[in-house]
Amino acid sequence: MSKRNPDYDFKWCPGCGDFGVKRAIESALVQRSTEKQESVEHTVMVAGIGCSGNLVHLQEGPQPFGIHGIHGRTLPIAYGIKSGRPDLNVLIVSGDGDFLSIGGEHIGPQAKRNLDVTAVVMDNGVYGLTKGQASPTTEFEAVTPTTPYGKLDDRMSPLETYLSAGVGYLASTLSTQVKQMAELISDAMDHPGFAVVHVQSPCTTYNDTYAALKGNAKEGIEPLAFPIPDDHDPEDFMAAVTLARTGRVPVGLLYRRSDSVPAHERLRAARERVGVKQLSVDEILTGMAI
Ligand SMILES: Cc1ncc(C[n+]2csc(CCOP(=O)(O)OP(=O)(O)O)c2C)c(N)n1
Ligand code: SF4
Ligand SMILES: [Mg+2]
Repeated sequence: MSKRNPDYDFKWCPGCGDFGVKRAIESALVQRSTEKQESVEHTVMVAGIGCSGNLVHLQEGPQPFGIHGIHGRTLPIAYGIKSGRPDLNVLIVSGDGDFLSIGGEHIGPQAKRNLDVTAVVMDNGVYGLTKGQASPTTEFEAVTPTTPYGKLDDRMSPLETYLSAGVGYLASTLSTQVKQMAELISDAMDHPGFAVVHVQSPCTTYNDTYAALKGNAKEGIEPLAFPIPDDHDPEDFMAAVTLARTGRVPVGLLYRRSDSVPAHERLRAARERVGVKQLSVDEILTGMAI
């Protein structure tokens, strides 16, 4: 899809955080086309199922290619695309349910493989599209349609999960920080390997966290979000873990692995080392003949 689908009539609710994420992605792609002469169509957006994944249909301006697949399977689809076309940017747009719940089991293997993709995860702490059920990032004891006695599972810490899985580039930001988010997304796309930009993107209908993220000095409410201090070294893994474990929302770049060799480069080097001969289709078929 390099043209918008005029028949797709989905709309986000007023104030939904995903609007800010959309603007940041549009800005990052246009900026890359002007500053790096990289056409917008050099990027393939892989969308999950959710209000968040619908971003692929709502993108305005120059259109990247896009695929809206099945719930929780952005990473397998991205793996397929990168296997065939390692030269393309793959930009995943997913939700906390899509990426961390049903899709969670794909994070570890692709992080270890160091698949060269960037995932923008819109975390609203809820399943928005299906009307407000609990997700892994829903608060403990929150009452939702699927947790009528209050959520009994502890809230997952996505930042800690990514770091322990081996994600080599990790940024955390807010949907309201459009300019900084655009820079982080573009930086993540330049990282050679698995990169995640985790965005707190409030759901105004089922889990409005704007006030909690911002805090309220008059009422003595500390903001959940805080800027990552200037002296933080993003190459210091343990310092990144410490930020991820604050229980709050650090804003900025937590971690960047400097020795990152992406999956397709590992494969190319291995083929060279082993001296793999590229066979033609005829040769492969002849080799299979009984
Ligand atoms: C295999 C499968 N299971 C369940 C669903 C129903 N479903 C669609 S979206 C969704 C959750 C969306 O939550 P999230 O990824 O957080 O996105 P949001 O809508 O909050 O942006 C679910 C459970 C589905 N479409 N496919
Ligand atoms: S239900 Fe929530 S996440 Fe979905 S569009 Fe509305 S505000 Fe956004
Ligand atoms: Mg969600």
